[in-house]
Amino acid sequence: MGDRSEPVTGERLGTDLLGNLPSEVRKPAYDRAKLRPGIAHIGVGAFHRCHQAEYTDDLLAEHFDRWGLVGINIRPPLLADTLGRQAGLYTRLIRQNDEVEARVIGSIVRVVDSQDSAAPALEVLSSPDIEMVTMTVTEKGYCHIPSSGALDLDHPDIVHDLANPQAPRSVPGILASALELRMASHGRPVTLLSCDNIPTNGAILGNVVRAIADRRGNGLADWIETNVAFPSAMVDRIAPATTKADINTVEQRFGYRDSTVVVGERFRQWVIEDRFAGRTPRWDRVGATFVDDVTPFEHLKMRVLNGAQTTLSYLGVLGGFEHTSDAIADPLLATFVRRMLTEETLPTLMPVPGISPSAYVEQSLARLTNTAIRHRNHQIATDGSQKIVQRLLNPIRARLAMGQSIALLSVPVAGWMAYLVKASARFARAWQVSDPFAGRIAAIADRIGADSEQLADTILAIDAIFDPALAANDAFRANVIAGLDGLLSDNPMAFVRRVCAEPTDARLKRPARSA
Ligand code: CS2
Repeated sequence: MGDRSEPVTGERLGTDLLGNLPSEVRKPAYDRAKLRPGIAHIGVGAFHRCHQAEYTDDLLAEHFDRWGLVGINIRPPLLADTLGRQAGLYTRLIRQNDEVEARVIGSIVRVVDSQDSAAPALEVLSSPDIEMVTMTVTEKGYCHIPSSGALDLDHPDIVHDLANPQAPRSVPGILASALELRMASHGRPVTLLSCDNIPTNGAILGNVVRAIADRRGNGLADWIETNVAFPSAMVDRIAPATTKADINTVEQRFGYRDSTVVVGERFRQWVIEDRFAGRTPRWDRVGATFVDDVTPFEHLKMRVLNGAQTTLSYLGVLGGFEHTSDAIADPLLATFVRRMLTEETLPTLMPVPGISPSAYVEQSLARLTNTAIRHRNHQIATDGSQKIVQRLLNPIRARLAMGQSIALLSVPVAGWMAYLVKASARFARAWQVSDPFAGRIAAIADRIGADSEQLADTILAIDAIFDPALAANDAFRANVIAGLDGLLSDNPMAFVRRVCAEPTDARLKRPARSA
């Protein structure tokens, strides 16, 4: 397989092109023809292609084994026409300001579209070849109640799946049915590994799958206890939705077409709880870390990196900034987010083995300044109701328990509310939003209008997001009201400036109303 220095113009990426790619594009360093499936992944989006599939590609190059990935989508987009047409091959670009580094990843051996019916997914997930099932199905894919972690038995897909175990629609329903098929056929153990940013993701996945299994009443729950593991994991790499410009970059720089390009930053991290069933891909040989307890890592990542992203997304949209890197380039927002993290978030963290929390804050903020990562604030703002518990409300609760101030962390909580309120008809639909609670909050805003106190009280009463003890806390309520006042005003950034001008005081106090 000789490298050609002249790029081949316009040809689509696929097995035939692998030997003819320009030399600066790194290729799979193993024989793909010998690769057999061992891992199934549900939710083949940009993040998976930039993260778990790359780690697996590294593992196959280092220590070739039967760990090919079968990529399954149970929601749009269809995979057959994109990755499928390219034999699972795709280009992963690392972009750091002006630098571009390209690599073709080969670990995905097969793709399966299971959007119309669960049958294709169930066939793969129940196969004896599959011993590891990973998933990135977004926070809301678990159908849990964010404030408690329990399965939402009123969720329409769960209601459907409990009545129709043969034709499940939800992730928990599909997994429970796949485990049932495994139990009834070969009985081989399997690990179900969540790679989503929900707290104690393994525990939540275990809860929702077991809650369905319990209701089947056929021994499935007992079989799961001995044969299935649900480790928790912390995953990290910023990999926004791919744009047309990214696809053009590959064609212009490297001379071939690839409709499934993904773009990520250089930084990556994967910390996995060392609790598996069946054989396990040794991702720890290629940079992942297996640990006894993921909790300190998970708190650090979700409260610092994700907390900063969420904060910059809401304040960024309200301030008129398009991307994370635009928002953090604004000195006021940069100051606000650094102060929030160092003064309020850091004291809530547990000691994290091998990591200095303050260095981690600086590293995280530096990652967000990367101008080549075009991460839209509206993308991060999506599904905020499923994100703010772990990113903002849990550190707020920890601080309240210690009697410490929450003046800064409350601002992005009000930011999330203001973002959804301003999407309502009453507020002239300032922008389009996507959040399971968007309709409910728009209805509240249409009814109440700009009265911050009433808005805050009505939204804080949504107990699927705000646990009642937190919603009833006077200081929290007062801060949210002040935040809504400021952020719904004509000059939201002036409010952020006022908050930043307040003297630092770690003690809990109620804000003065400006109105
Ligand atoms: C982002 C995450 O869209 C979002 O919610 O905050 O996807 C974030 O980029 C990743 O968690 C980084 O690892």
